Amino acid sequence: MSSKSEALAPVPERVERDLLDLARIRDPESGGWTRTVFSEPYRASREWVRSRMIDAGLDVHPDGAGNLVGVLHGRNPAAPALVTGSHTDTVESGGRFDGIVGVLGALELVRQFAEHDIRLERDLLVIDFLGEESNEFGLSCLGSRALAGELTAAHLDRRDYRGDRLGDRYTAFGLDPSGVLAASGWTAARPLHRYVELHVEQGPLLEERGVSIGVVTAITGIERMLATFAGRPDHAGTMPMGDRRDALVAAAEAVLAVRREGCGAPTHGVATTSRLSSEPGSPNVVPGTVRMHAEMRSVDSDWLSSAMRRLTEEIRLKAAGYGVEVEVEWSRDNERVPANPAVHDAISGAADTLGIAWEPVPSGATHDAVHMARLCPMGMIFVPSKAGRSHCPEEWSELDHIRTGIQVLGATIMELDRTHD
Ligand code: HGY
Ligand code: MN
Ligand code: MN
Repeated sequence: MSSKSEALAPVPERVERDLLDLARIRDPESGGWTRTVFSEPYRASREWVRSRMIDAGLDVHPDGAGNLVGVLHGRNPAAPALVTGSHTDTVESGGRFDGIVGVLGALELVRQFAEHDIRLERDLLVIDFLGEESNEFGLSCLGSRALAGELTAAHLDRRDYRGDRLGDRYTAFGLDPSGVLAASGWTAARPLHRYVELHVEQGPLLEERGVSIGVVTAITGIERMLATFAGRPDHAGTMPMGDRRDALVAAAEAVLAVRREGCGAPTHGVATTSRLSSEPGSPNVVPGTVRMHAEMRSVDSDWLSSAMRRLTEEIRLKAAGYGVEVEVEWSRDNERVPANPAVHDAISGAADTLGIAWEPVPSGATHDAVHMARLCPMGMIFVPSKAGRSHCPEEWSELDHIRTGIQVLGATIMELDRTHD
């Protein structure tokens, strides 16, 4: 570890100013902080991010997939590039730190390199990825997925519950869908060396263990479920209870089955039902059709696939008991992805050298790092989330922890700059 990396002294006040400035750009109609992908607040926020990238001295260009790519030129432009970054979109009524810490922390790091006259051998790419959050199309990490060549024409044909087509949302946002699908081309022409992402943990482990740095061991797999219950609409006042085929009662059994499965995981595993839509929805009609959206996650791929099978079987059996038919469809958001051991060790080694306590932690959240791992060895650095809360207005991380995260990110980047395949 070079002495220069120990000289890095991120300025919390600058990071705090950026966090507060970006937090001002949000949907005024929603609670918390809302900048969902393709929305007007999101469009405005990316203009702000782009200008802050330029202010930090980066050479900025949007790629075909809507990612903002800032380049800090190194001494050897021919060398495979280092990459860091994250996302600045939010969930509906989300918080101010998820993803944002990784983008703004990288900008502070770039300013630190300039102020300490540190010139890397390799280019450092700082990327604000488009649309990391899972959206109504059931697809997270739009920008990094496209960059990794994993976004397909079939994905662009997906429709949300309003019937809008994903490809048309890109077009309305000013992005050419054919350019989105071709975006992976630039990474083919520009080999990447290592990817390291700084992110808030979004869970309680680091705070419980009293450490300020988490080194991610693996990122969870995510499977999404759409169950469509077909019962029979009837007059709610006249059809005897025993003769009903109530789709919503069958769905209620399924919601509890999702929770039971999630609570049964031997290591990390979770399951959540997020939406029920019941038709016709009139107070005097027995529900005939219900659509139920749920997801399951685990860093244990074997458990995840067996839990999906068990859950599908249980939902069908319970529905049959009410005379209700059900179609259960699963779609993969992403599979479990381990962090690269050498990058994991570069991060933990940087923390050790800086005298910072760290813990290995699994990530129950997905990240752009899942897709960047397709392009080069990947690692992630976590900083604590207060009370483990995230995806809500209460989301909070202490500036001091963010500063420590930037220090570890900087020391890791400098270490990886010197490594060769
Ligand atoms: O859904 C997730 O895990 C991430 O926050 N997009
Ligand atoms: Mn995130
Ligand atoms: Mn998120």
